[in-house]
Amino acid sequence: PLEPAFTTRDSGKTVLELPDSFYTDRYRNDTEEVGNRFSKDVDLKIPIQELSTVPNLDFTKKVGLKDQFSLFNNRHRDIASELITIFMAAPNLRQFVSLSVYTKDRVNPVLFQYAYAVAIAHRPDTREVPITNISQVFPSNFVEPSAFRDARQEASTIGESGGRVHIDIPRNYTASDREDEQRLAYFREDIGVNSHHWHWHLVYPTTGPREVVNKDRRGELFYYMHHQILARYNVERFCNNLKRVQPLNNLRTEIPEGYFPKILSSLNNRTYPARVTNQLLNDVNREDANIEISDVERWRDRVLAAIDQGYVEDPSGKRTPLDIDILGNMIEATPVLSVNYNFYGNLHNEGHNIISYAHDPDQRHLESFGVMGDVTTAMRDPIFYRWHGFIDSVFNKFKTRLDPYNAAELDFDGVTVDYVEAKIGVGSAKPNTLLTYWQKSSADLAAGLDFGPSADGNIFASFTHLQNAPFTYTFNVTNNGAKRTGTCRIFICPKVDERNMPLRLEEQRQMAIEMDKFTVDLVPGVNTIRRQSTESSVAIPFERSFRPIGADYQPKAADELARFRFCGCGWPQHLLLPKGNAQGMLFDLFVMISDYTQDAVQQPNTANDACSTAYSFCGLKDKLYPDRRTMGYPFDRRLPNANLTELVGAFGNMAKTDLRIVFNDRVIDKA
Ligand code: CUO
Repeated sequence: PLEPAFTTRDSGKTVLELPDSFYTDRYRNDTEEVGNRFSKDVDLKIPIQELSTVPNLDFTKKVGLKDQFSLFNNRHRDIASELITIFMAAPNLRQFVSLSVYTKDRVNPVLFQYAYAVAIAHRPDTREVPITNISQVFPSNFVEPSAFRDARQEASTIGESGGRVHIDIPRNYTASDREDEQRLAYFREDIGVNSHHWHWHLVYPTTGPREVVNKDRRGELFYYMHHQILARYNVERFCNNLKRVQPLNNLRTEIPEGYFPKILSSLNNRTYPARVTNQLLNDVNREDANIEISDVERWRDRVLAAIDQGYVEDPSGKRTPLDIDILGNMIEATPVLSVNYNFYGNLHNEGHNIISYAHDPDQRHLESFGVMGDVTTAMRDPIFYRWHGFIDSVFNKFKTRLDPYNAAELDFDGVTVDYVEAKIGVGSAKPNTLLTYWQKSSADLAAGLDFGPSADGNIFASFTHLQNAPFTYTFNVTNNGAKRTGTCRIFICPKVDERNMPLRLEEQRQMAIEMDKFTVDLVPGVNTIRRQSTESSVAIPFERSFRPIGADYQPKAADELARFRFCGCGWPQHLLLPKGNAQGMLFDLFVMISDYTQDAVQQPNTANDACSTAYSFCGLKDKLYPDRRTMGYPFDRRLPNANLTELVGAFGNMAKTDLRIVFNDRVIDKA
């Protein structure tokens, strides 16, 4: 949105009024330099229309330009809601552009970026507009800031981006190995993980006009997406010899896990506050937030009572049977969709807030919230997984009260899975042995680092992340009936915990990791299904997480461009597999073919999907969730058998095989 404002001024067309008291004000007297700086090499100039109604933005003033902005904060959430409503109401694209230009420098930058991106993602006339990945807009929220000093130096001395060396983002910078939790830092601090989380909350906002918030099965997806993160994190812990997450179900005991994030706020250059080891939580009583621990406890008890009773009550006392979608919306909570926001409260969000203010609950030190207060950064902190472990345990309580799946709900008569295999590459690799390793990659941070007039071009930063060798699934399926369609559901379940002790089916199902889900056409007789790991319905490719169009990346085909365009919602492909361990960590690779007639969803529109590749976690844009079964099926409910071997023995449409994931502690340099 910056460029149109300045190309307009440059081109002499309609000039918008600029803010009275912000840096852009100084550009008034400096038009030529500004013009040089922002319109150099600009091919396309977009005239900005005069705004038909100039909005009064006073309501945004409560979040100052340099304040940290948090979606978990009620006041910030309401301000964002109002701004989104204004953006959504712009009568046409030109007015929306003008409005964005007018607003951008008048409101808090993170607030702007969020509301603007929500509007882009939801306005029918911006379907085709790409949203720049958040890690590129606000890189300091994602990477260790000492790298920026080098980046600045590089940008100011080496004019051409081609001649610039890559800036190295260090590994393992948040703690030493004295801290056991540090073994999971590669997961928690992964740029793709945190960018996925931001994008997910962007696609499923808690706030704004009803048509933006009210999406098909959003409450259920809040549960399921975060449940899958927890399953993955627990398994990742086993791989690193750590026991599973202890849910944070008591807010009045010390929190042993400290966290020192060492990243900078993009807005005021201060580091995000830390939380010391054994911090006690406190009631929060600040200018910008008020929460009592007892509020959160009361909401927790009401939600649990609703689960025990099996129904919820709306403000008029009307009762509705509880389901997972209602539960998700009331726990998160979204005031727009919660069945009774005043009564069931704001359990999950306020938990984030209490934790995020633990270091300065009464604001005496004038500190802002810690990383838990912000969806761009929350997943970095070990406490995120303990808090969400608690939230997940509440959902599990609800799920456990449902009857176990019965045979009719699991079977697909006449369909048998006879052979299951996952193999690296196409050659003679050993079947069912998969490989992980470290990889050094690079991302362009230029969009978020403004170094002055000479700093055009790219600034590449290299970072090291977990990676897996791509592999292919092969399944043989016999169909003893006429031609029909099935849904192929692939999971991996950990077999052992961190002590190498076998897990019960009930534990395995709660830690089952969804790997992929897709539709298959079955001809009569034997069918061979092949599927690449890179096609997964939970993950998005590295390019989508990190590489902006136009830098060194030009999508080749039209459909590639279309896939690229949706937000970066989706689990990073490089973390599709858990790390495993050097000896080879043992898993069950589980496959089920379910009856598509029970799974199919009648979509209200048949437009091409802007972003369909991570639909398991993110749904489909402007469409219904593309699977009628409850999310996580068949592992979301108790199962009728004693163990996984008996389950697949009882149902021909399921099969499993032992899978080993071997971790090779080497760094492959692709930067
Ligand atoms: Cu995604 Cu708690 O919901 O961070």
